[in-house]
Amino acid sequence: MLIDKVDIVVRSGAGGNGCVSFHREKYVSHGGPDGGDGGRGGDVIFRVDEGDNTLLKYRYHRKFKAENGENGKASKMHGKNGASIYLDVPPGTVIRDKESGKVLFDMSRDGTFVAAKGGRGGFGNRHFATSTRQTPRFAKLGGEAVERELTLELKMLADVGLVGFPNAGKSTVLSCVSAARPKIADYAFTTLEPMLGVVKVNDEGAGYVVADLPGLIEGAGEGVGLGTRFLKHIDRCRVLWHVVDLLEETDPVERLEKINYELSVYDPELPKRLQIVVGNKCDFEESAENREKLEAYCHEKSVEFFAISALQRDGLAPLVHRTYELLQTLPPLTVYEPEITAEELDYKPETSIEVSRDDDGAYVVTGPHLERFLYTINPDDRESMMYFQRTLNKIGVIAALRDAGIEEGDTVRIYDVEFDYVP
Ligand SMILES: Nc1nc2c(ncn2[C@@H]2O[C@H](COP(=O)(O)OP(=O)(O)OP(=O)(O)O)[C@@H](O)[C@H]2O)c(=O)[nH]1
Ligand SMILES: [Mg+2]
Repeated sequence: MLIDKVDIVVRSGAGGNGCVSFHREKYVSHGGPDGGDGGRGGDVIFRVDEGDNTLLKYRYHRKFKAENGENGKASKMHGKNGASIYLDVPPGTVIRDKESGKVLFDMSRDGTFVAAKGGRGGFGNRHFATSTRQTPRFAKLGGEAVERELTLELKMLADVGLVGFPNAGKSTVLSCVSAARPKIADYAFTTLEPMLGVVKVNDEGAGYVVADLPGLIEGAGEGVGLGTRFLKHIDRCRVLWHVVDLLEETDPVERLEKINYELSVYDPELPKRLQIVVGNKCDFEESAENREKLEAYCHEKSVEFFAISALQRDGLAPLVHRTYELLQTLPPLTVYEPEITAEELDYKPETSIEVSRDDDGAYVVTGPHLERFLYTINPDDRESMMYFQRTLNKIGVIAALRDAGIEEGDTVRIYDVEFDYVP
């Protein structure tokens, strides 16, 4: 079974923490700070694998984690960077944020996409030495890892999509115009999953890609038969070949309209797609009446019509060449533009600082970033505490306390740090 949609979880590596350390050497009593920086966390990077056409490998393996950066060490030793991981996907895979469904990236062209960036390494204490602060007893924490839930969806890169009722001869058409060898048989639902074939138009390498799809039936839009499960693979197609069996006794126009109705239920934009009607099985006399009917209808609707016999390989060349001609005039294959960037997904509003009062009257400040920031602070070190005060000012904590009505001497509690407020 074709695996063309999966949900996965990716996580980048956290950055290593900076190190607090002081240079030690015989006869040198007060060595300077020499704590090294933490290493960068690894990224999670998507990469196109041209030779692949399914998302099968993500069916059972769904969690992917890049390596964390190492902590910095004494003697200015930088922690090792965490290794990135590469996830290979077939061309045409659309990567979305699972929750919002928004497109992050379309892997239609060569190239890579960083879906989760590793945390940066934290600075070691040697960065915090100044002329007035010679013994910084604090360092910075590494940046956090990023975890994302993603939906991968394969939308094949085909210029032409074959649609029609089961048994109309779609796979036979594909086998005639390309080197693809789809299964062909005299019963409905022979084709169970899409297949691509390359049509060569001339010896200079010109050509296009055709996708054979499972047959559609009445009610497909509501999930009858294989439903529209595979129709996403024609989302990018620039032309549709609508194959109609002319040997069938029922009205070919009615059948054509039924399929078009199902296509419109799946996506109201699909009827606007350039369609070429392909009347098939003209090798028997009995097809003549249906052929006339369908041709007249197409003429009236200004839809191009080709009568062929796929079995006899008759009438295919004009169809192949006319399609090539039309493709030259159409815009290139749809590439989905990102609807949201990875940075936007990470954005957390600044309103996350909250001030409340404890039973003892203390002002309690909370905020997801604050707790982390506190880890970088050494309460026993005056320099570190001054850095702390400055940062509180900068990120709006002091303003928030003033708004809450704080006065000199009141107690401020931020997680496990407590101090008296001095304006
Ligand atoms: N007489 C005649 N039979 C044909 C022609 N083209 C295809 N067939 C036969 O029609 C039957 C169905 O052909 P397929 O190509 O498997 O049809 P399909 O549209 O791919 O069918 P599904 O995969 O079930 O949707 C097979 O028995 C083919 O041999 C044709 O031009 N003339
Ligand atoms: Mg088929």
